[in-house]
Amino acid sequence: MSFDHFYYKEVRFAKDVHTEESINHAENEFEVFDDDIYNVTYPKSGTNWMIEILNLIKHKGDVTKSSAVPIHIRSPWYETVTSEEHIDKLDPPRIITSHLPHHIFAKSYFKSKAKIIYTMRNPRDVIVSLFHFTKILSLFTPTENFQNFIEDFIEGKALYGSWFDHIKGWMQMKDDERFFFITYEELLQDLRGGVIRICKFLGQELDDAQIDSVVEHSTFKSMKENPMSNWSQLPSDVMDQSKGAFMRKGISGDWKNHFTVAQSEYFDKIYQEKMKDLNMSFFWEQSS
Ligand code: PPS
Repeated sequence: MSFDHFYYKEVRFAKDVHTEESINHAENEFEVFDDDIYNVTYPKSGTNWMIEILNLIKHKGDVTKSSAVPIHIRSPWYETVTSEEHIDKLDPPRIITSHLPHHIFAKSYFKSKAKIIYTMRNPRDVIVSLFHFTKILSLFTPTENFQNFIEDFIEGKALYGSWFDHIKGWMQMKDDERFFFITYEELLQDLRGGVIRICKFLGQELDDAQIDSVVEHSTFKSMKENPMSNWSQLPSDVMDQSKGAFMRKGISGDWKNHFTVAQSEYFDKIYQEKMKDLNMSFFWEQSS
C-alpha cells in the first residue's frame, strides 16, 4: 500500500494529511470537553455514516446542517493538519471524528466525561473498500495487486496502522460507560435499532418522527445523493470520483467478489491468530 508516510509510535500516517506536530498535538495537547462526542473508527468502517447519524441525532432529525455543510466540516478528523479551524467553529456538543488508535488518542479524553462511539466493520470488507479508495484518493499510489494489498493490510502498513491493533486497543474500553461500540453490519441490518441505541447512549430523547428522519437521511442512498455527504465538494485533484465513487457500494460481503478462496483461507488463519487473545466474537465471524 503505497503512500508518502511517516511513523508515529509505530503507526503509519500520511504526509500532508498529518504531520508529527498534528499527531503530537492530537495526543498530548488537544483539549477534550466533557460534552464532546467522538466518532472513532478504523478507516473504511463506517466513519462517514456515523458522522451523518450523530449530527442528525444532535439536530433531532433536522437536515438544515447536513444539507448545507460538508461532512468533514460538520465533524472534522481532529488529528489532521486542517482540522483546527473547523473544530474551533463547532457548536456544543462537538461531534469530532478520529481514526487514531487507542494508544495515541487524546490524553485529556481519559480524564474527561466525553463519550466515544466506536464503529467496526468486517476487516475483509474494510480491505476491499480501502482497495477501491486508493484508486480515487490522490495521496495513494494505486495498485492492481490485491494479494500484496491484503498482505500490507495484515502487516499494518495501511494508513493508521494495523486493523487488529486498532480493534484490540479500543476494545480495552468496552466496559467503560463512556464508550459505545457497534458494527457496520448491525447498522446495515437494523439502522433504526442502531439509531435508537445510540440515542439512548447519548441521553438524547427523540420522538418517532425525529428518529424516522435520522434514519431516512442516513441511508446509503440519501448520503450518496447528498453533495454535502458524498465528498463531491472536494477538488478532483484530491479525490477523483470519475474513477470511482466515495459512496461506492455500501454493502456487507463485497469481499466475496474480490478474495480468491486461497486469499480467504489465508486471511482467516491470520485473523484467528491475531484475534485469539481478544475474548469477543463479532458479527462477521458468524456470517462470513
Ligand atoms: S473513511 O474514508 O475512512 O472515512 O471511510 P468510511 O466512511 O469509514 O467508510 C466508507 C465506506 O462506508 C460506506 N458507507 C455507507 N454504507 C452504508 N450506508 C451508509 N449510509 C454509508 N455511508 C458510507 C461507503 O460506501 C464505503 O464503503 P464501500 O464498501 O467502499 O462502499
